Amino acid sequence: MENFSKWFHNILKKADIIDSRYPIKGMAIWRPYGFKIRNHTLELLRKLLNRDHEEMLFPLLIPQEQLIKESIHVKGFEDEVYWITQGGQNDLNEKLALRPTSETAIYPMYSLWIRTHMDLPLKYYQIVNTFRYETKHTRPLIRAREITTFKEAHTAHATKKESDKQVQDFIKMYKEFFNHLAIPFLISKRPSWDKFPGADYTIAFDTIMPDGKTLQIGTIHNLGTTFSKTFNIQFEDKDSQHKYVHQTCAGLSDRVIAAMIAINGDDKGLKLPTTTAPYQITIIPIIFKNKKNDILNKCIEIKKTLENEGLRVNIDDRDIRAGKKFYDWELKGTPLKLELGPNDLEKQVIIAMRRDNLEKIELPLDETLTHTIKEYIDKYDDNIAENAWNFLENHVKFTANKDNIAQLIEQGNVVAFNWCGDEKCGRELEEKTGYNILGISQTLDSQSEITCIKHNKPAKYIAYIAKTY
Ligand code: P5A
Repeated sequence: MENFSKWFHNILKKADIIDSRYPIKGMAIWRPYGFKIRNHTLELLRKLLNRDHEEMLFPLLIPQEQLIKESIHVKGFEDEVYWITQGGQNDLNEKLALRPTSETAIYPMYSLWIRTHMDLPLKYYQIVNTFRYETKHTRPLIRAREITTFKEAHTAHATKKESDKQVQDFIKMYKEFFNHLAIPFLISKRPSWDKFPGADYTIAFDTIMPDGKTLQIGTIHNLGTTFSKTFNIQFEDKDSQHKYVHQTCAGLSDRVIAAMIAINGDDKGLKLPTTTAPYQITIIPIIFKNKKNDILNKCIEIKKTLENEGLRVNIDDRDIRAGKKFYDWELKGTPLKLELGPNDLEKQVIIAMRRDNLEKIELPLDETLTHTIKEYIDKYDDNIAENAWNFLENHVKFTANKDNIAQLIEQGNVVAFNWCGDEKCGRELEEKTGYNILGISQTLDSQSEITCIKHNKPAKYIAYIAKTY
């Protein structure tokens, strides 16, 4: 993959995932194959969230007065908001914003819904489209102006302690989610100047894309009582006192799908994890005239058997060369292909080929087939995840010398370094190098004698710096 950006655009188009020729910048169309991948991703996400959250759905529009009420929050978003000012021929009395995120839509309602400690914790989420007038270079899925798949969870708690615990629970959930998708990640606490507008602190998940740039693939914010004070979300506690709730929110977007595609792809195309592959197995009949029906019937029988075991299977019976079918399903990233021709049928075998190592193996067509295939795709999943993690781990390099930062990053790495944690020092480091501090990955022992990469002050943390999307 020499030119990642070109590869990525090509694959979205050729594998029928996204068509970005829609005549509005930053807005694109999900094509049917991509839509299936998106559906499976959402299924997984809902399953994890529904363990302790409930899904809801808010309107797309937010009245101006509500959007601007939380001053820090609006400052962070004011340059990115799309406004609706007219209804038909009439100017609206109040401008309406297309939600860039929904805190200011949701929290006035939370103020009506939350009355006593018995209403807490409250854990709701929605999966919606949001709009951000991004001024940086837009890219499908990665930086869109319409984020089509925006998962936002919004929780309210009685105490700070519980809200901190919720942040940890989200971290656990995201780990599980990204593991299902074969996406390796770095977790860090964003520096104060890069946290979500209105948050006390932000924990972010980043991954390293094939070009060495990091992509923020998910964020979790502890909002403290900033929004509950602005929107008056209070509850009556056990001691009959009225108190402000402590809030968190957590977001994911289409970027997750971009990362899954980018990290697990190669020059032949996609390598989808079986969790999200529209078809986990593609059967390719090798058709010769006189045996056509026998072969097709056997393929249908195999398909049914595998489907009964809960696997997603398709048969590519298009009237084209088998070679072209192989090419297409390698491009589209089906984890396992099964090929059945007249000779195989005679020998009572089928040829299996894993997408990751492209190894061809003959499997007996008997009652062991389903079991063997399941083992195969498990190994496939393990292998692509292992490769993805190896890539990430090999591209995080520690240095104690600030003069090495640029070279390491330009070689495609994220750089870990000892840091004092001071804002002034961090900002200077960013300015001097032209890269971004992702955040703090680890707190150092207070007894340690380690010094900050920039000066002689004691280092408190290990932090990451990188070239970011
Ligand atoms: C958390 C959910 C929020 O908006 N409010 C509700 C909080 N956080 S965030 O960090 O600003 O966004 C959440 C995640 O959305 C992704 N993202 C984008 N994806 C595609 N195109 C964009 N323009 C875009 N902007 C943000 C990021 O992954 C981010 O972590």
